[in-house]
Amino acid sequence: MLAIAREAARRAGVLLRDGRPADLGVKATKSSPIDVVTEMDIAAEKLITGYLAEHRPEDGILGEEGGSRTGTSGVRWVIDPLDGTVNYLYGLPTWAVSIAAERDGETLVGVVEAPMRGETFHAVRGGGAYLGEHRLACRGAAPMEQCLVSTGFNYVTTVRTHQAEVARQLIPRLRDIRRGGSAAVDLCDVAAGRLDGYYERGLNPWDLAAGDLIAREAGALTGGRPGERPAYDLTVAATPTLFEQLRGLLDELGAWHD
Ligand code: 2AM
Ligand code: CA
Repeated sequence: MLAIAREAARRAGVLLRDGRPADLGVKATKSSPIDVVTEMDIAAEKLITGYLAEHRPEDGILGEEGGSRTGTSGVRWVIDPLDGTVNYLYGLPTWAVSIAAERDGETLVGVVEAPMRGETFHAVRGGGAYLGEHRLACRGAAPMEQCLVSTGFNYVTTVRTHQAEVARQLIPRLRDIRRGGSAAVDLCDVAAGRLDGYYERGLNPWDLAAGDLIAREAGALTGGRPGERPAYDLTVAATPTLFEQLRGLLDELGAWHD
């Protein structure tokens, strides 16, 4: 399943990288570029679901662009063909293809392919996390005020306004914050020790399935609101020392609601 996920992600990454019109970014204020991105998004998902149908015909699929089907094997593939759509539109390098396979609610395999960074992350449950062939470990312990934490803001104005308020209260308590624009890449950057933590409200299963496994297999902890698993309300990933403190603080600040 790992080999299949890696090959599907690689092919979709090539399609998105090579198929992106060079002038997409400069035209980003017109509505037609959005259509181009949507077309690329759908084409990438079709490529992935077609590849899976060929190699894993019994499995189910949940894709962001609606490419869903129920399987009979108990395995379900959770796919984000293009995570970091706005970055892709503007020509920023932080976007990725995210593919995960799960069974009984547990993610078994995760692949995040970030073509413009030349990076492929992967993890198999219980087998560690890798960037290429290099085994990953999250950062070591640091006091919260020395931690670099990434987040994201929702497309909906009322939601992002409240998220800005949460960030305002968080910023003085951290080293700094980052806003990368791809949840999948942020989770992999926690795995790679490039961030101490990451949190976001409003993620869907396809945004986080692969990256969540990669972060955990690199020794990070992930969760949602206190006691819960990562969910739409809140997703938090961080080093073991930062994790409970960060999610406790986020809960206190009401990061999961308006
Ligand atoms: P996308 O690029 O596939 O839309 C941005 O903060 C991150 O959150 C991206 O990974 C983005 O995925 C994801 N996301 C999903 N739904 C979102 C929403 N409603 N608002 C903002 N970001 C969303
Ligand atoms: Ca996404």
